[in-house]
Amino acid sequence: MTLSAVSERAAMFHAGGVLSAVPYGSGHINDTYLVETAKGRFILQRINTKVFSDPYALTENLMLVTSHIRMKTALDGGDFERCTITPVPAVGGAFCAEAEDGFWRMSRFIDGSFSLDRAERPEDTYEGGRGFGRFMTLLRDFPAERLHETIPNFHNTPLRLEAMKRSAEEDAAGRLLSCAGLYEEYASRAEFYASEWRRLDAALPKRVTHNDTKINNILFDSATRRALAVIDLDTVMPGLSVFDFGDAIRTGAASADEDTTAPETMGVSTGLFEAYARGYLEEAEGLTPEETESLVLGAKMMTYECGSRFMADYLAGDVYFKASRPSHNLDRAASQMALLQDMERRTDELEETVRGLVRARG
Ligand code: ADP
Ligand code: GN1
Ligand code: MG
Repeated sequence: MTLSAVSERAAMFHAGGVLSAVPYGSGHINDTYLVETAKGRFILQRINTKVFSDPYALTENLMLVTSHIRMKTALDGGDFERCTITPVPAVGGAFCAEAEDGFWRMSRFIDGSFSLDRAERPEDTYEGGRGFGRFMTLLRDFPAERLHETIPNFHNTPLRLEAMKRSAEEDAAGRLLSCAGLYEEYASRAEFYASEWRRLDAALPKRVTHNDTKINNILFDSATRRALAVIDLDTVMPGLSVFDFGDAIRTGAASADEDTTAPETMGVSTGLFEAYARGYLEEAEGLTPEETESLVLGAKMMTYECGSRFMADYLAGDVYFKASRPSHNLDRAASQMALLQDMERRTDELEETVRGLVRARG
């Protein structure tokens, strides 16, 4: 998009005239721009309405969740200005605005912050764990029924697996033959993970969860490198704590990027896993013994589910996740399978790590 087109979109909000605008971040869903005006720096986003069909529902959730987090943080004497997203009103009063190319929204750039696509050291992962653990704790008393379900069945692994099988049957992009071995690795695990998912869904409490706990959805404080804010709140909905834990391990404790073309380098890092679990368990209040016992299963489930979504999208011809090369979703599916296989091999060791941390916490 040209600077003048982005400036036109920015002019729909009360942020002042645009001085500069550049594409920003590496999210797979929305189009994100960093915009500078005389009033400061802002994040301008085009909402992906193929993924989020109701931008007003999304906006309402954002207002509710950010107000709650800000209020609780202020009451605790915390940094209430930088603890969460601050949406900017559009001309007309709503917090999203429609242009000819879709719905847009704006928020203040959280000053003195940065995000990481992959943890650079155990301290980052520990902070990520603290950030997401605290997020769950802050929302423990939020009435979940007030939230819209922005993507129904988002972490319904059995339904995701059916969708993957449909993509293979349809083979819309004619790619199945070229990745039959990897597809088989996914398909052969479907029954096991679907039945484990049903067991967890029946046994564990529903909480207000984030549902997209990639490490780059945490902002770190540039001065202290401590977790500052949880962002990308579009999928905050009722869910399971162990899936938030698990989805974070996928990127926060992995030895390689989700995008790597060298799956043989992908695995779960012992140090990063321990660091995330330690940070998370320090801040996540009220977890039941059934939840802490299922954290490692949650990590395997989310790695498997996300990998199967990449697989399905590759077979469908890259219609959901942003892809910058023809094999991008295939590479992602391969990296997630390598990560899953490593977790499967090392389940006992990872579970022992969690138990040790739970015992130490008392
Ligand atoms: P997506 O849904 O596409 O992942 P995000 O909302 O996560 O989009 O935004 C993409 C990236 O933009 C984030 O990873 C982060 O680096 C940056 N970002 C988003 N919102 C803010 C904000 N309010 N302040 C600072 N950086 C932000
Ligand atoms: C997407 O928006 P982003 O990049 O944080 C996706 C997640 C996947 C992730 C995989 C709404 O997250 O579910 O786990 O890509 N978000 C949505 O990298 O589908
Ligand atoms: Mg994101």
